[in-house]
Amino acid sequence: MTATAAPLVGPAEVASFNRDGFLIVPGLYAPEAVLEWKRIMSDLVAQEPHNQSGVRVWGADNLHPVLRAGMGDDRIVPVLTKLISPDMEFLSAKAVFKNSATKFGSPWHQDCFYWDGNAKFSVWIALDDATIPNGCLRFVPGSHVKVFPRIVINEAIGFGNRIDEKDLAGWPILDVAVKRGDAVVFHDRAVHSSHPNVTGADRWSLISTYRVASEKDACGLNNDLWKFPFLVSGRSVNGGAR
Ligand SMILES: O=C(O)CCC(=O)C(=O)O
Repeated sequence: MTATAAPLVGPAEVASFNRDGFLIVPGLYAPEAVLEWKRIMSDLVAQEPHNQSGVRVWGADNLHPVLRAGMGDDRIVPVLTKLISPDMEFLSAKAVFKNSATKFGSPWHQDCFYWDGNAKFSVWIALDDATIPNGCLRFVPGSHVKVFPRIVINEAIGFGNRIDEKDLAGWPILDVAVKRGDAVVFHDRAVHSSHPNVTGADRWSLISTYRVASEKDACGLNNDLWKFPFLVSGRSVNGGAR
């Protein structure tokens, strides 16, 4: 008889996600699989002019086929459908790399500052081990219940929409050190940032973004990036297709 692996998400994980606005999913992906994704993304990024933000985004229709398949495969889909909804569509994927030239920490923010409409949900996938010295994520548990005051700052590193740290006074902060292949699923109001990478070595992550496909969302209609959602589960009222 073969042993069946325990599901990564059960009632305790759903409760934790709803309470905190994020959930760490250890070992979601095999380390070798995400190393292949890192190789593909770093080759693509290397072909482009130097990018001081350390960020590059691809829409679902414009993503390398290996990455696109991974964003809707049977590792992530059961996690999203249990945590969020049986109807899910994938919108875009983002590479975030920090290294000796791009070592700043990402400032505190809520992703919803950058987009309108319904809630979006992202999956931060560790393509390298992420530690405090090399720039792991930081989360404010429970912060997804409200929208924080936004400050706009224009700098070459990007991340123009931020939260002033003084507005986080009294909130808990959790450093999220993870291993290559681990993932963090989070709500677009979950306040987060990352530590600076002071090691000089690469720290790559891939952030994939999804929404509930069966709820009409105006966001993306006039946005080329999200024009062709990829339906990964259930049905879509937003034009998402398989
Ligand atoms: O990986 C990081 O440094 C965080 C990136 C981030 O917060 C974002 O792109 O929204």
